Amino acid sequence: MPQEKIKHPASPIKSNESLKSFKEINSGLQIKTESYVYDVIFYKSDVVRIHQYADGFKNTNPYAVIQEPSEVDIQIKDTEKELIIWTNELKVQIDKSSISFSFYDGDGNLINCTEPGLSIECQGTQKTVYNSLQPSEKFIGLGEKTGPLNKRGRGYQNWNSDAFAYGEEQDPLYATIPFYMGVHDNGTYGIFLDNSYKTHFNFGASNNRFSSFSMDDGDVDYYVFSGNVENIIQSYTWLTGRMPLPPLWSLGYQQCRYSYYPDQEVMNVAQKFRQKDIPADVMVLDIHYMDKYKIFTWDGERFPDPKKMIKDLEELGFEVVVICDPGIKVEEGYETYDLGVKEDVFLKYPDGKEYEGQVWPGWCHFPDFTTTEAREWWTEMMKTYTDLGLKGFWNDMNEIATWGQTLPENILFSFEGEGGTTRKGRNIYGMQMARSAFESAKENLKGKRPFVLTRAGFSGLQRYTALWTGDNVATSGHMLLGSRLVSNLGLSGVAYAGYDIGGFCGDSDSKLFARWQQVGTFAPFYRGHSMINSKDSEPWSFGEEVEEISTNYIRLRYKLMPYIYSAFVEASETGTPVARSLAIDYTKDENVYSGEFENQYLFGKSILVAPIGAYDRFLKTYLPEGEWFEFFTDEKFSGSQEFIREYVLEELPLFVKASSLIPVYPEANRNVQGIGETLELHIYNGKNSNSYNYYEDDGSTYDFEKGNFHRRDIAFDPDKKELNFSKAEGSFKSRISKLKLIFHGFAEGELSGLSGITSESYAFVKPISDFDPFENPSKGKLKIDTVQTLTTEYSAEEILFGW
Ligand code: MIG
Repeated sequence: MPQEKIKHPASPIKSNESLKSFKEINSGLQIKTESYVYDVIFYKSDVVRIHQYADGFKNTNPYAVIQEPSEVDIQIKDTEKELIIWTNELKVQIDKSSISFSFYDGDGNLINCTEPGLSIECQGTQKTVYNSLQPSEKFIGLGEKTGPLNKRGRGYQNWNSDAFAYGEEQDPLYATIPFYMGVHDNGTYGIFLDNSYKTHFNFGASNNRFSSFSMDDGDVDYYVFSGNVENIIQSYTWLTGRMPLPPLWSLGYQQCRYSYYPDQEVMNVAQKFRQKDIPADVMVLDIHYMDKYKIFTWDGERFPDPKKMIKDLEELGFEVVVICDPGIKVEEGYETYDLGVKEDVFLKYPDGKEYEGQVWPGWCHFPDFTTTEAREWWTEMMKTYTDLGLKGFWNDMNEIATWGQTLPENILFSFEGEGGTTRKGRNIYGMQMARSAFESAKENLKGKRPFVLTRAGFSGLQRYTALWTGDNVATSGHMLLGSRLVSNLGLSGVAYAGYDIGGFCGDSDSKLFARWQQVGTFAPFYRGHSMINSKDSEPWSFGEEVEEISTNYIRLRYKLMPYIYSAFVEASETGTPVARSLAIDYTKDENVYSGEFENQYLFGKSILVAPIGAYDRFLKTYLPEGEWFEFFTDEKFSGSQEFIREYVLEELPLFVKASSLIPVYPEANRNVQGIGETLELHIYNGKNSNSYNYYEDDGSTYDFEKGNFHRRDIAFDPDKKELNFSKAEGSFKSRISKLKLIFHGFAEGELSGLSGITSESYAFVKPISDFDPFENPSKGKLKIDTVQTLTTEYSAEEILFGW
């Protein structure tokens, strides 16, 4: 008897079908096959969306993309085998027999294509897009992901997780950003998979044929970007939004601890900063300020008069940030709970019963932040905080974390009425909570900029919040990982990111803490934090030497504030990150991706940071093309080479790109408001012209949107020894009234006529004719007048003090 053939219940793989029909639609094409519709739509000339769905049924994500397709000039050609649709920057070629896609850049280079024979496949509800690996392809981005800068050969998953004390290779962590770039011999492209279900990325892991991305459910809905790395980040942040300009105080030093209490302890720490003359802007309150961890309450014994404490801190020059957890304790008589039930804002099971999960306060309900009702209710609730004068909100546990346990998958999320379960909602929840915090605070604060921080999030989170990398560990490896995570986030549209300086879990030691304080100075989000029951972790907690180092670097951060703030302004306008992975400016340089140098990045456009291991005395550094100056010593290095140097504990390896102009507030003190009246311009010698866009505003309101800022280009002309000021834009009156120039890397006599100028010279500049740039907003010039030379010899340690 021949054996009966066993039929598998679900056909394991369903590949693409052939084209049945197509038509032109607004900005693109619509293609139909037996089972699917494909919309191929240009959002702008270098961004195309590929959206595959079952006819009459779309399952998309409403939260990441904020753009509609814009008017673009597109051409379409229908050939026997292919449909071709293109703009002058991106061409899509679609094979009719299998609906497979090839993408070409404006120069006609193949930048990405689906893998012939595999293309797009379905297994049950899971769909996968397979793309051919390109010659020497490297993969960068994908948000908060551990591992190397180049993710080739690795696989990652997106499922927002409470990753307490995560391993240096652990995945997934807290946030999901399904956007990456492929860089290869023929070009560069970006892909954003706009799907909030659990997703999987394979960058040639365990195979040598393809990179792929899979989604557990929902539509195959992705965007392909052409351009260079910087253009692609700008396009991606155009599509999903950019960081709003944060309040300036949030860029200062934030001191956190799990937890400072009672109120007197908070005051003591704040006062210590002032006594020791260490600048700082923020005291952060962790969960112990609440009454039994219930949000929107205060522990009456520990914090009997929060309003007074907040005011006292304000007098000391501190803002206060409070932690916010989404779990609302199920307890009748607790106002937040009662109102939440009344307003019907909590997540539910399909049978209508509210979901209960256990976290800090005990058994909790969780607001469904995917409804307007819950978000508006949150705005009302947040008045308890904003009425007290609070402007900073730290959103924790929003993965959702329920003691690290699996969340049931049958919880319903509204998705603005469209409906979804945990499978679709989990990765979105954190972002929607941060959104609620931002929108609520913005509304309640009436014109003041809020600061919002989140742990979990999804693509687009940058429109509302900064992100920190959660519960890192006090090890040197974690410190270095932090730099990579932040650069990675920058590549992925999140310009405002940072990590717990000193390490959250475990105890720091003096070397580790010193090194972490140094590198943290160059993280966009700048906060020291540590776990309950760990050793004290304030700048003064590790002895005099480390206190001095910490103090110097914190001061350096404040001195560099005009440079940093401008980088934030640029990020808010273009999406270009503050911490710039070297893959942005030196994409084609293979060394940038090498394991030896992948921790290096540019902070702003001019300062290269080379993080050094906590216990290392020597570091091998690679400087990309061009010329560089060592930050503290002005030693000159030619780029495109690697070298080893010894670094004393006081010195973080920092290099300045030749031809840079770095603005500094030398008198910066106390907090971001204490900028002094002098602007110091550090002019680095180089082949290109030096220029800088100076930006100043009140730092705290939205008046800059109405033109109340001060902005102008300042350019240095070495031949004429002049500084050229562009016409000042905006109505804000700059607080600066003096200008000091510091020259770096000029040889004696190089600035002809200014004899005696060396790299240690500085100059005060005087107006020629009647031009005073601080009084006069029009275009004008300043002549460099008297040059004085610093005669003292400085050691590396002392030079640090000079900064
Ligand atoms: O269950 O609020 O990542 O920064 O100090 C731990 C207490 C909850 C996790 C956060 C951490 C914070 C801590 N939180």
